[in-house]
Amino acid sequence: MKLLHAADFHLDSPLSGLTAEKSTRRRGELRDIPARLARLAKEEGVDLVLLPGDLFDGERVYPETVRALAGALEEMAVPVVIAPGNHDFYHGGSPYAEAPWPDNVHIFTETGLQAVELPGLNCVVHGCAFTGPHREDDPLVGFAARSDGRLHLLCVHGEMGRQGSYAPIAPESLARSGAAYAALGHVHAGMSGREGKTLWAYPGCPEGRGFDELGEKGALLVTVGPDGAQARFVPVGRRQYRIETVNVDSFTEILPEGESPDLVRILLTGESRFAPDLAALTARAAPRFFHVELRDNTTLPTDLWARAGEDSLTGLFLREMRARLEGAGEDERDKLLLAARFGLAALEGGEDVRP
Ligand SMILES: [Mn+2]
Repeated sequence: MKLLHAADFHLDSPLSGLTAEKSTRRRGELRDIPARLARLAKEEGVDLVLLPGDLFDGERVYPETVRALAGALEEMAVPVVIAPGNHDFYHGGSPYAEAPWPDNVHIFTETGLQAVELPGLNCVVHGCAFTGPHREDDPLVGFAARSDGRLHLLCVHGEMGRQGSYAPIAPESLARSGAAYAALGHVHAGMSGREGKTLWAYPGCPEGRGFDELGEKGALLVTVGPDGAQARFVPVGRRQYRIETVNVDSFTEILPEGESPDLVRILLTGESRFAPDLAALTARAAPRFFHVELRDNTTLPTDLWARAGEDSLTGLFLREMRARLEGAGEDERDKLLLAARFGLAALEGGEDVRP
C-alpha cells in the first residue's frame, strides 16, 4: 500500500517581512498546497492520505481557504484522514466541525484514540485530535494494535518525548503500538526514526514561512508492505527560504543569473573598513530573488587594529574601542563597530563613511 503523508500547512499564516503584494502572492501559494498534494497523490497513485494536523494556522481562516482544502481533498479520491493539531484544534466552531467535508475525508474529533476502518485497504488508521491549544498527556499511552492481520497505522499530531505541552509521544509508546507506520505532525523540519517495528516520521511543512523554516520542504510518500514501511521525501514547496553567507568583496558572485524564486537572507562577512552600503547592495540584489534581505556581519580590518599601538589620537581611540568591544555582547558589538568606523573616518580627514 502506498500513502501520502503531509502536515503543518499552516494555511492563512501571517507572513512577516514581505511587501503587501508579495505577502498576498505567498498566501496564495500556501493556499495552493492542497491542490499540489492532490496532483501528487494522483500521479503517484496513492491509496490513502494522512494529514496529522496544523493544516490551518489559527482560528482566523478565510472561507475560500477551507473551500480550497475541501476541494483538493475530494479530488484526491482516496480516503483522507485528518488529526487536528494544536493550531487547528477541533471544537464546535472550528472549520473541521462546520465546513462541509467530502465523504472521503475522516476527521478525528476526540483526544482519545479513534479508529478509521478502511476494509478496502485491509487497514485501520488510529488517531486523535487536539481539542485545545495544549495537551500534556501522551496520546498513545496504553495503546497496542491488535494482531488481526490488518494493517495498523497511526495519524497523530504531537511531539516526540516524555514530557511537553504538545501531546508528548514517548518512544516506548510507539514501540508498543505495533503500528507499521506513525504519520506525525508538529515538527516543521522533516525527521524520522524507528521504535520497535514502527517507522515514525514528520514530513515537515510543505512550504517555509520564514527564515526559521529553511531549505527544501515537502511531503512523504510511504510504502507499507509485509516487510514494514519505507518513506521517501518529495519536494512540494514553490519557494525556499535560504540563508547564504558571502564575503562582502565577492557579493556579486552570490547573485543568480536569472531571477531565483527563493527568499534569501544574505549575511555579509569579511573585513571592511567602511560599513557596507546595505541599501545599495540590496537594490542590486533585489531583481535576482523573489525576496532578499541583507545582514551586515563584517568586521573592521585587522591591520587597522595594528594602529592601536600608535601614540596618536587614532591609537588612543582604537585602544578604547577595542577594550569596549572585548566586553560587549552581540547587540552592542554592532553599534560599537559602527562607532569605530565613524570615529576612524572622522579622525582621518572627515571622510564620509556613509556613501
Ligand atoms: Mn503543531
